[in-house]
Amino acid sequence: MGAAELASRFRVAGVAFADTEHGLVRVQVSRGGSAGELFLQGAQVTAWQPAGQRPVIFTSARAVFAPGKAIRGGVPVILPWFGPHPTAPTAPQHGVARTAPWRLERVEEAMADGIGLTLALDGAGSDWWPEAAVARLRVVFGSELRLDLAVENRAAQAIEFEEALHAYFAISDIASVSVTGLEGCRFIDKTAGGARRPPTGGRLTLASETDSVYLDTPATVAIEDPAWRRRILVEKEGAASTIVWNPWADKAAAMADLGPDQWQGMICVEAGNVADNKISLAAGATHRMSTRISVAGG
Ligand code: TA6
Repeated sequence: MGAAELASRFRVAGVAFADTEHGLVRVQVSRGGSAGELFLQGAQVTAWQPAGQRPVIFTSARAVFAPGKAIRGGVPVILPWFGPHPTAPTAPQHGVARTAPWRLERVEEAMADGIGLTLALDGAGSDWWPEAAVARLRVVFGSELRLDLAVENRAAQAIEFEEALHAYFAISDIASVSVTGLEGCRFIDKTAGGARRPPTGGRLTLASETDSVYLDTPATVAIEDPAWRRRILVEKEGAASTIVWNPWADKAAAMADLGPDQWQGMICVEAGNVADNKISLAAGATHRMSTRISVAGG
């Protein structure tokens, strides 16, 4: 469904649809001084800026917006596997959902100051996710950013999957921020071949490439950004894992859609259920994971 058809079907003040030159459909939301943006491809949020704040979600200035291409930044929906496919080396990294065409099902006035968008994706039929599963993502743009991901198992047997809301956050400088809330959590260090690490006991600061999958993590994690006098809070429900990632200079320079000059201004803090925390979902059941992103200070 193109922008014109969507605009005639979903008439809500502050919601604009556009067909981009690259062949994607973009939705822009503005309400109460907050602004947000998402693409139907991947149901991918690419911008969120609450009233009175700098942008909170980071999207690369070099991101490629093209059908079937993962967009560098925003909040990619990672499903039904995280990282490389466990058995199929030619399968896409981070699953099929983030480059698939989701359909917009609902646009609603949500919360006191927000607009909610509900998008859906049928897993069945894709090469890599044959199970009859349906994913729904509800995104609420307002003074907070809320994402609720529900996976319904319509198969006759249990299914297993990993999932993550792979959020990129805009920060002052990777060398001056820290992450709190993960002090007591063990983690998998993907920069060290997946080595299992014990809890560090202290706040997380980054001084080199960081790619850590924290397991059995608490509900709230915070990005402390004193230079911008703000804290970004990432509250979670139904998400046992938290992934923290920054590619650092060498890896970033090798990424055409990131480049050598932006990596210091971003950090990924991702709510998910991956590795030891992956989901096994009974036939007919639905699993829900949600994250609520807000900004304090600033
Ligand atoms: O979440 C961290 C991570 O798994 C890293 O290993 C890195 O690959 C990152 O995701 C980005 O992956 P992408 O496929 O979007 O380039």
